[in-house]
Amino acid sequence: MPAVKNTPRPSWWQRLRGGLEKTRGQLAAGIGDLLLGKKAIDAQVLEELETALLVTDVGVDATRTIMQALTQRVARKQLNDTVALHGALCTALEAILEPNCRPFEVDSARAPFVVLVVGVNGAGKTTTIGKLAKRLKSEGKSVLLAAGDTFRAAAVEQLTEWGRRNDVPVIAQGQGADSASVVFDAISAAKSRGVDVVIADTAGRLQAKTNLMEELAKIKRVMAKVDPTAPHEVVLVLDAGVGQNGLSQVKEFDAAVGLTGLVVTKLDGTAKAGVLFAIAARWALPIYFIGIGEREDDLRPFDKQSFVAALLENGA
Ligand SMILES: Nc1nc2c(ncn2[C@@H]2O[C@H](COP(=O)(O)OP(=O)(O)OP(=O)(O)O)[C@@H](O)[C@H]2O)c(=O)[nH]1
Ligand SMILES: [Mg+2]
Repeated sequence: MPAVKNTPRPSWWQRLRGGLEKTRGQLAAGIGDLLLGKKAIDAQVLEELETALLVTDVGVDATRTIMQALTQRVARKQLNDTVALHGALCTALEAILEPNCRPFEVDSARAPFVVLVVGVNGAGKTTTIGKLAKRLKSEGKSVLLAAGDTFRAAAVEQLTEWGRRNDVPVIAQGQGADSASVVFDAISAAKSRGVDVVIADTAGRLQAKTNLMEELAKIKRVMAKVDPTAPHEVVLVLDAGVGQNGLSQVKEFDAAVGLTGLVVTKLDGTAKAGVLFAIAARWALPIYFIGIGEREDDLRPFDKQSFVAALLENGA
């Protein structure tokens, strides 16, 4: 796990563990005995493990991959004790997440570096943008926010408040304004002011409403008018609590705007954190950050080792 400025690892580790408590509890209910070494490793134990994975939304594909890896090793008598099984389970889970572990990096050759943030209603887009702006500022980058969610007046206020709190400028027009035009203004302003990063908020919308998807595609086209290489990132913010439904969100948004990365929020409020594995089994999209609470420092870079350890570790 990367060292985080001003936050000693134990405190972040405790928060990660705390955030994943519901999912860990659900997993432990299914495989606790197995991991505590109270059972021999046989077909029934493996079946219980399979059920536990499915219950936490790991999904059919990822569960099959994990079970195949473990079953092979049991057959080869490589997993004679529960310590070995625990280790093998960690390895199998981390292997699934491997293609999704790329850090969020601002390319300083792009000025400004443009990030388009999309996602359904209430997924955590605006909050994530606020937290990300703070993080980038603390890394010494200048940031400008674009209030592309013009659907609700409160949305502009919410983003403006985040901007005020972190001393980050926000480009906004009134409620009902054309989102693409707000974003156009914001990138133009960032260009003339020499700002490093523009993050564009968008309205929460249901992927079934195709006209709204068209609007996102329009925002993307307009970005390219100011800078043909923009947007440099198209990030889907996903609420982990939707479980397997998250898969259809990734699919729909990717089809509409071509995703380059994900942020998975609200892992603290759900027992379905396993959905990350289901997504990883289907898409190699980087999971840049995870949200494990509402506090400003509850948005953290995704790290497969600490994530898996926090899901499976028994002790405090
Ligand atoms: N517990 C928890 N709450 C979160 C997390 N991320 C966001 N939230 C909360 O989720 C709620 C919705 O967040 P918003 O950022 O407004 O969501 P949005 O996607 O911008 O929503 P719309 O603008 O309506 O589309 C807020 O109350 C946030 O504080 C998280 O990781 N954990
Ligand atoms: Mg919002």
